[in-house]
This record gives sequence, structure tokens and C-alpha cells, in this order.
Amino acid sequence: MITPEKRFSKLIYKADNICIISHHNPDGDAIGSALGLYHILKKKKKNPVVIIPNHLPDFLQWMPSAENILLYQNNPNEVCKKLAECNLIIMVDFNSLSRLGKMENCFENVTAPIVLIDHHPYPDIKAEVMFSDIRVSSTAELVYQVTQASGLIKNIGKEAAACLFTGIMTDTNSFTVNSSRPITYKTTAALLKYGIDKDEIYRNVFNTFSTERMQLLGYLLSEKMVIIPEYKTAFISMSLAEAKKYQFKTGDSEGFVNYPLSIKGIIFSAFLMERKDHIKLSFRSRGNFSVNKLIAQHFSGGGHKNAAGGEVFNMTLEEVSQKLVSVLPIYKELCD
Ligand SMILES: [Mn+2]
Repeated sequence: MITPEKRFSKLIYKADNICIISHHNPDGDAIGSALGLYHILKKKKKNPVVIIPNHLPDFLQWMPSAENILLYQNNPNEVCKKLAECNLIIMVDFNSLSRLGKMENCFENVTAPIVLIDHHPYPDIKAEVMFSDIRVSSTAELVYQVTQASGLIKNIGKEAAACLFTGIMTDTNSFTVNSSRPITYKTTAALLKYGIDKDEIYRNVFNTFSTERMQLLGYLLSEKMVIIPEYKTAFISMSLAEAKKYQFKTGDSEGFVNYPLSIKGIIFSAFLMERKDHIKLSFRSRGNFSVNKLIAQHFSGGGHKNAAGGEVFNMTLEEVSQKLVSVLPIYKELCD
């Protein structure tokens, strides 16, 4: 029997033009995994290109070769052409084509084989080869392990290591969540051997906020955080007007949802953000409280057990807040 790793290395061997794609509103793991693979394939003398649907957040722009990433929102025709003409497509850090937004339309003309590397539950992408494991901390960790098992490890260099480290660091919130398996540290240790400066990477990602973002966070925590001790819940909502007052930029709300979880006794935290035509939701939890289920059952969205997100259309910020509060009693037993 040929293993998926063998089939993966065969597909790489045969392909020259390789598209690496990741999801809408990419995070550190999406970009870290994609650029990590990009550097590995470059070293293997392939012709890879990283494609994402939209905006690369500021805190990831320092990453090596970030300037070469192709954005669908800026070049929809060029992206569709590249996807139709390439010999191999590698998808990282998402489980459904719907996470690509409008870029999904390009797939009508795709004939190249697809490889999926991801750690979200229930992947629904038709892939020739699939590496899907919800136990790994991050897709970046899985990319390293797949690279190792596929005989590509000698193509990892310092740049790939920095990208993959960033994916692991951001998806584990600096090794505080999803990071209890020894293999995560073995992988991280292996990446550190390439001479990357992990402290500099941390500063590049986490210490780059504007004064206004800090003030917005202070305002939201002091004026907008609602605590519901009965359900061990805390949530914050932010209107468009509030965002505007603090000169909000994409990426500024990164991490906001995590703050309430550092309050003693809180196991469920939500951040609700008003956007032009929808409300964006981010949910986080501790332990058995499955935010993935809550968001899928009552709002539109999905993700992991302890971290999920979604978007709600046709409801106001106030209505979404009220609905959230109204469904909490259903989850009462999880709070005991
Ligand atoms: Mn991820």
C-alpha cells in the first residue's frame, strides 16, 4: 500500500507549478503554514506561489516572502488563471472551500490534484491526498511532520522554520492552549535548531499594536465587558462607531476574545464585532465547553472545541448579544 506521505512526495516530484492556498482573513497559522511550505518547495527547485483570498494582516507582513503572496481580492483573474494552470494545489489550515469566500468560484476550472493539510474537524474538501489531524496544535506543526515523513525535510531552512514556528506559536497562543502533546515541543525544538530568533518572532507578531488599539482594548474591557457568573461567561461587543473612534484596523481585535478567559471562573468568552453588513463572532472556551457546537447550533460558524468563529447576517449587534445570552441556559450543565 502506498502511504499518503509517499503519494504526496510523488505529486510534488511530478509538479512544477504549485499553488499553496489558505483561508479568508488568514491568521498566523494560515500564513505560517503556507509560507513554510513555500520556502520548502523553493529549496526543492519548484515554482510555488502562495495565494490567499484577502488582506494579509500587518502583524504577519514581516514574514519572509510575505511580499510575494498573491491576493485574490486584488487580482481575481490572475488567481483563477494560476489555479487552473498549476500542476498541484496544496490547501492549508481550512476544511471547506467556503472558507475561501468568492475565491471558491475559481475551482470550477481546476483540474490539478489537491492536497489538504489541516487540523479542523470534518473536512469536506475532495482531495487526492489528505492530512487531517485535529490533535495537532496547528497546521504548521502538521506541515513539519508531513514534510519529515515525505522525505522533504532536507529542504527546510531558516526561513521555512521561522514561518512554521510562527504558525505553532500563534495557534497555541504562545503555548498556552492546544499544546499539551510532547510532539508539539519536539517539532518546535527541531525548528529552533535552524537558528531562528524566537523572541524576535514573538515581538514581531505580538508587540506591534498602535496606541489606539491599546486604548480600544482598555475601553472595551472597562466599559463593554458583560460578565454572567451564573454561566461562567463573559462577552464583549464592539460597534462600528466604537471601532471608528479608535481608528480600528483589520487585525486590531486579534486576541481581544482571550482576555475575559483570564478572569477566575470564566470558561466561555465571546467577542462580537459589528461589520458593515454582518456581525463577526469569536468564541473561546476552557475544558469541555464546546464553542464549536454552540456556534454551529445557534449562529453560522464553526471551528474547534475551544475556539470557533462565524458571521451572522441580518441581525443587529444588540440582537446577537441578546440571542447569545438567551441560549446560555441550554449549556448550563457544562458550567457545573
Ligand atoms: Mn490553524
